[in-house]
Amino acid sequence: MALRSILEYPDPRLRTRAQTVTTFDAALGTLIDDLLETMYAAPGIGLAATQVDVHQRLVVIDVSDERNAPLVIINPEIIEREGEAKTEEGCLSVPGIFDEIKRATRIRLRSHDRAGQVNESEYTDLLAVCIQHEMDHLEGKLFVDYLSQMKRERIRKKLDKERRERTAEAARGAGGARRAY
Ligand code: GNR
Ligand code: NI
Repeated sequence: MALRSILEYPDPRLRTRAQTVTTFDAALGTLIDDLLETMYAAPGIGLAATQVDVHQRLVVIDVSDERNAPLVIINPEIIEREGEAKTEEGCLSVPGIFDEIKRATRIRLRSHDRAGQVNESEYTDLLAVCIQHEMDHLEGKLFVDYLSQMKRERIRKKLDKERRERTAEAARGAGGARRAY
């Protein structure tokens, strides 16, 4: 198993539309395990393959408090949706930003599991919200796309500034380490 690095907004690779998974082999199993490990380490309640620059229709989710209920969802299709509510969302690809997004409160989903078996189930509340958030990633869409252009611009500037500060900090650190007095 291995941790994968998570792409951050506004990385253009997050805009890639993912391809249908057609081969349920050992390599897919490794990718699933890496996604789960990366999600738990982050920590997050979901992770789409898109976020680690793998453009396949695959997401992992665990909304349990105990972090012991992993869900693997492949080639998801919403076949029914009902209700509407706003939930405060965040995203590992938009770190530190939270805002309210309107989503369906109940969905019926058709998807494949890791063995390639087709499954149909209903999901509600946070799990339904999380699945819709992850499915957006597979389409190259981010939760900030639902916000105003003004908010999105502010978010992009804040993340740019934080990244610049992290880079400067790392450069100072490396400079210090290079001096072997
Ligand atoms: O960790 C996450 N929390 C979250 C909270 C509310 C709605 C959606 C999410 S998903 C997010 C992890 C992530 O970025 N998945 O793509
Ligand atoms: Ni996300």
